[in-house]
Amino acid sequence: MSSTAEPKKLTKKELKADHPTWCPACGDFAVLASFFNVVQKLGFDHEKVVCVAGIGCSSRFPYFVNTHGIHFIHGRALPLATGISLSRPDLHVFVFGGDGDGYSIGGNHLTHAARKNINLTYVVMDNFVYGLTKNQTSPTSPLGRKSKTDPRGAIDRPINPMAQLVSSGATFVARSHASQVKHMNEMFERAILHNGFSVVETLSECTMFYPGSFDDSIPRKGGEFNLVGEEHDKQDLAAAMELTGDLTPGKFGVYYETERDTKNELESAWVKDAQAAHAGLSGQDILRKSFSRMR
Ligand SMILES: Cc1ncc(C[n+]2csc(CCOP(=O)(O)OP(=O)(O)O)c2C)c(N)n1
Ligand code: SF4
Ligand SMILES: [Mg+2]
Repeated sequence: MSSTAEPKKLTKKELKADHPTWCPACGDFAVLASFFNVVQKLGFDHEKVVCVAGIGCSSRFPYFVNTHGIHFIHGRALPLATGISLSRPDLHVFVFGGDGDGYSIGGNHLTHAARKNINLTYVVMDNFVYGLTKNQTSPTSPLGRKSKTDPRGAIDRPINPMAQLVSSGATFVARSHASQVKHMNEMFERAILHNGFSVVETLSECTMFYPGSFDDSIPRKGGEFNLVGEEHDKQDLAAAMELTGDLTPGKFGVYYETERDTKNELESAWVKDAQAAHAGLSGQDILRKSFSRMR
């Protein structure tokens, strides 16, 4: 193909890769289906989509999509995705992972990617458990839940992921549910179209180790799926924090959405300035000058 040819738009068939190896009825299947729906709808160019993940059942996501993809180190997907986003601003960068990957070992990276407002979309498939390693307590496991690491029930207070995400500096924070594909489609689409660090905390049931975990938010199981009210001011940080106060089952929708310069924009302006200051010099000369300044 000549380099000037128009890139081909994606179809769902082209986006699918290996058959997912998740357990039957695992919530992550629905997240994958929603991702296919939205990326196809937005008509991205195939070679412009990249999916990064750490380790966990949910983090196997890149294997199941036919895009650029990296199955990376547990908890380290965000720093890698940050580098990709900053160096290739033309790409649509997605990060997928679980509650353990994102809120436990990767918790620090999440804070920093959010405060820097890196332009990417992060989907946390929160099942309140470590699934891949077969049932250990995660940072979102409720108090008293028995697991391999807490045979007498969890004794450590769980984190409030929505409160952490809103306060971390993320500029788009939404909450969705794997049993509500239409809602997920809408949240993912809005997150992807947002310029900056967008994150969708998505409740995704681990049917193997924590069945019934989200019944309180599934109407056909007697729960309530309550949407964030129309009156909620998404740009109001205090109002967003107030929404995070009770997540049992809590509200679903966009908690917080604001505009702030991304690191991508700030860094690129800085690089342009620096290049202008060295106009006419070769890369080697610039390096030499910088090193001699440090002597
Ligand atoms: C550095 C490191 N520590 C621990 C592990 C073991 N480990 C693999 S996945 C995982 C937790 C997975 O839980 P989560 O991120 O919630 O994903 P899930 O399987 O529930 O989707 C752990 C502790 C590892 N692979 N690497
Ligand atoms: S162990 Fe749980 S999270 Fe992992 S694939 Fe099975 S149902 Fe899904
Ligand atoms: Mg998990």
